[in-house]
Amino acid sequence: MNKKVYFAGSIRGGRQDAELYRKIISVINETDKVLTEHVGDLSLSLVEGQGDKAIYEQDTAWLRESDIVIAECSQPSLGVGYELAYAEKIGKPVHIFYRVGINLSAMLSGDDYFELHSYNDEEELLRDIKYLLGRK
Ligand code: 6IA
Repeated sequence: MNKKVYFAGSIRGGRQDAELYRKIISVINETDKVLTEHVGDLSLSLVEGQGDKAIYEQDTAWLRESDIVIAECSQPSLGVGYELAYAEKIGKPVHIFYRVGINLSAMLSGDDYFELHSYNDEEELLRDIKYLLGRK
């Protein structure tokens, strides 16, 4: 309860799953606190580039502040891959969710540090996230 959650999902890697991210964030916020709510913002602009340094500084600060990192990795994203490696380096627990049947990068599936969770549908995904946050 009341964990600070760093939720990671694709932005410039492609916004196909943005609505799913929004639902994940909403479920996490029922019991805990998502630091990265913009990931589920359906109107996020992908083209501006001026603020990239500030985004990097803010996101890495949130990673350091977080208690747990949860990533939805079905849509490949360089930024999410970077965040997961950063989280591992500083010792944060990392949970990776992905749809059954997608080709997850070997750099994620081959790294024993990460806890992997595959799911068949949205209902299963949201249930598994609730279960994860409920355990101590
Ligand atoms: O390479 P990607 O953009 O797909 O990386 C996505 C990941 O990087 C997410 O998990 C975010 O935490 C982080 N990230 C990427 N872009 C942003 C952002 N603004 N604001 C905050 N975190 C971000 C993007 C808007 C910008 C393109 C104008």
